Amino acid sequence: MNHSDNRTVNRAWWKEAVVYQVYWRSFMDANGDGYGDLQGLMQKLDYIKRLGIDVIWLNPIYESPDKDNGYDIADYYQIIPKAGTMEDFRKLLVKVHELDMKLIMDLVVNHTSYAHPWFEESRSSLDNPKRDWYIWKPGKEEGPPNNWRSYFEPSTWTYDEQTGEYYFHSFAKEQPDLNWENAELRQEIYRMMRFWLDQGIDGFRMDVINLLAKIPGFPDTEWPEHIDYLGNNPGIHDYLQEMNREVLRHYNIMTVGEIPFVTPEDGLLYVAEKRQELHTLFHFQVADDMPAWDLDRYRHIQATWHDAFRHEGWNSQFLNNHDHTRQVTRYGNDGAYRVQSAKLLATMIHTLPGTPYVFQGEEIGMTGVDFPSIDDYQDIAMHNKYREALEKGGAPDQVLRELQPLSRDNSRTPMQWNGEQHAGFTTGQPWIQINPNYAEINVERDLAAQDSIYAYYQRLISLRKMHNVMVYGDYADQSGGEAHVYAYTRSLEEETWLVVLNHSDVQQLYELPAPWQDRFQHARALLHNYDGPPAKDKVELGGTCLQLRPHEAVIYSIID
Ligand code: TEU
Repeated sequence: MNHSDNRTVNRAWWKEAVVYQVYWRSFMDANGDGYGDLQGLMQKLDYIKRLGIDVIWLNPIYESPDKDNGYDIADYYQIIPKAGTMEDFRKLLVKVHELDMKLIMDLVVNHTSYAHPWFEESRSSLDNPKRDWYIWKPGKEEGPPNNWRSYFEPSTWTYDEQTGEYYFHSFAKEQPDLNWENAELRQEIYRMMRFWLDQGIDGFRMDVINLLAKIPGFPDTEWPEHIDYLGNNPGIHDYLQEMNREVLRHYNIMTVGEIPFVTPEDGLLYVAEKRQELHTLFHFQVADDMPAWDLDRYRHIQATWHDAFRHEGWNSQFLNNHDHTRQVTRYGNDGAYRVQSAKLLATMIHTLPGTPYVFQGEEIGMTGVDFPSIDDYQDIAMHNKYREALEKGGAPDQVLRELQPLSRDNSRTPMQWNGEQHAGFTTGQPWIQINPNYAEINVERDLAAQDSIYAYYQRLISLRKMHNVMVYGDYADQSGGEAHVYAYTRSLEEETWLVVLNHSDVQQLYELPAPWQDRFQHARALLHNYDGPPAKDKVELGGTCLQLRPHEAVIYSIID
């Protein structure tokens, strides 16, 4: 079965790796200022290593006024004091490498902070040599140059009195976009990238990297609300191929692009091996466009990306990160079945084709939050959306309730290390409130229990080290139209894995597809999230069925 396609996928370390995302400001605070820091991360590297992690992705640690939690950089060559010093960074990198792990850094080059000296120069006069490093336009009929909206504001344009023109920003007005048409600017960015790579880092996660090229002429759009015009524009692949030629291909690194608004076919243009741009990408057909669990849609997304990528491109698998509500809360069950649900979602992410990502805290099943007041939220996107909705006449309580489920702060509350004060995250006042459930959900408890979510991740990740089928196996959907059961196989040479996932709060029967009925006699359960594999059941007329408990997940191995 599924052995029809004989072409092999090229092997690479970053395909076999499991990546752990460290949102450092919420990870571990070593100096008591209420923010996590690099020293704190160093204290916890063993914890990450013991999980089985190969690569750490570190969110931006560069100098910044911190309007968007570090995604507004004021100096690419300095560390923000909240995180630590350059010496801390160098020590961290040595320690990560000593533990035989790798470190990839966030690369934010679509925009800088408005406090970056380049922008200060650029805005100072019309003929400043750096004027053209950003995007400036005169207004139109007393208004902005066009009708586009930005991610975090009603317009992509902000008027600057000093020179009487507007500057362009895809995000907040404190984050002006760089003008990638300027060759001098591009060279300056490449120089900065080489600086970090020469420190010995192992790659980049590239922030909204498909936004670098803008639509020529900035024409008005018919649908300003659908902001997909911000990305995937003519010229983007020239920039990425130049970046690859100038910088990336000279290092043994991993690159993962954050690529919103992209179809599988266009996604392949960024990562097809022969095109030499990026290694892999995050697409957002799930995180941006599937607000709640929707199995049909998810299966369809997996199928279309798999079909488009096959042997030519490599995907990334994730359900949450620092921008998207924690997965058990958004896509699973964070109540009675939290533990099973967290294990099920992990099973899925790690057995689907692509490199899996673990967002800090996911490995203990941390949940989203529901703060009672807008003042409890810290996120600029949340505050801007709230203000905009109120200006349009929204009622404060209702607006808050509507924004809360997808607020980015859901996943930004601090790591819950133990049941003590501030969950063991800090001795000071945490920059954002701790999730009140920390007495029940914390690392200390998970490390003490053999059947914890953490222990399950360890077993799951160690399977990836032992079985290449989990990385390179061909994928085929075996769900057979089930409404709540997602089942699929991964096959490589004589080994096939069958993964069966019950995405519901009630028991489900899953009938094995006909070709599997006999071969299933030889199936061995490699991992399951309940004690003992599911019962088999012969139903009349049909063949063998599996009786799946709520949120039950099983990985079977079948050797020919
Ligand atoms: O994210 C891009 C972004 O706007 C995401 O919130 C979005 O939901 C999606 O993931 C892409 O469509 C990046 C960073 O991850 C985010 O934290 C920054 O605020 C943003 O860029 C600006 O740098």
